[in-house]
Amino acid sequence: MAHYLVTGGAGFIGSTIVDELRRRKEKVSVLDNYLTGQRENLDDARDKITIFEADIRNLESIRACFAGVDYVVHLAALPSVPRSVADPITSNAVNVDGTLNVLVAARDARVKRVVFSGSSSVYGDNPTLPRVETHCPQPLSPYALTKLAGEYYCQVFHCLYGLETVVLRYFNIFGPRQDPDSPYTGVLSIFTAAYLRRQTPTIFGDGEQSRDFTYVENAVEATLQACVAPHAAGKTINVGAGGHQTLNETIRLFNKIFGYDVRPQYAPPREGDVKHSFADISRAREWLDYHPRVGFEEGLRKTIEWHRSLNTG
Ligand code: UD2
Repeated sequence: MAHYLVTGGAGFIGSTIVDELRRRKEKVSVLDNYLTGQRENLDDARDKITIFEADIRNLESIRACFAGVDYVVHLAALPSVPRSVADPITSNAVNVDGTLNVLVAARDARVKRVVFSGSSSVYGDNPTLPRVETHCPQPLSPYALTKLAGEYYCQVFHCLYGLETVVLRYFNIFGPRQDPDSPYTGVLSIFTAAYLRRQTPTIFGDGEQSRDFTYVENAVEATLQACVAPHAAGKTINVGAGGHQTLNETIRLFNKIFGYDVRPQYAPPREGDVKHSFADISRAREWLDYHPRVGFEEGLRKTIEWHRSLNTG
């Protein structure tokens, strides 16, 4: 049994990782300050894991969480491009200073490996598609820049201190537990909530922007592989589904699944928004033996079911 510390473990991706680790009978600790994470996401696991309520912006308050830990899955972050445009200082403090603190604490506690949740946003509007990890980053928003800085810190800690780090560039992860009530949540969560409430979804821009929407179970699989894969240390690896959908296409799929036609309203594009995003996942296949199992439509149906269960249960 290995000991995993999941920072941001009360969040959408983090709590799904916690549940999978518990299913695999691993020892689990969670570090979260509940700024964006939800306590109820840990309801099933609460009695069997250790939960530290602390803030990664305060190094001394988090050191104790790392004692005896083998693997750190570092997900604690402030997501969202528009949030970072509105408040770059806080996004930087959590995503950059917080990540540096996590790396220092992990190094000092001699953990075996840190897996960092990077973001596809670092590619920005680099015109070459699909995105390959060797492409030059072109961050367009403070959020993207914070995630790129986190990557570089991981690489420096690997080279300088010998701390094993793996950077995963997540591509638009979606699924159950992605907060339906936050204005900064993912677009599929927002659209699902709108359909269930019979409200008109808003598309920022012409709807022809595309994303490699990746179901959360696929990301969990890649992340846990990254903890133990022998050749992953020091690497930066895309975690996507390897496909892409425009927002207009997703609306057509929503209309099919819900069985009625909704016409979205269109609004000006969001500042800092990327136009197209689509992952080359060759490295993930090679180094993580990663094969996304849940396709886009299946994942979307599961996500909608979860939203429905919230409304009925
Ligand atoms: C970025 C990253 C993603 C992840 C995420 C964390 C890219 C390509 N992806 O996601 O990997 O790190 O940040 O927050 O940078 N939109 C609408 N209507 C809405 C809400 C959103 O049209 O009501 C649009 C939005 O303008 C964008 C697309 O939907 O073009 C996706 O937005 P998002 O907020 O779900 O995720 P995104 O791509 O900023």
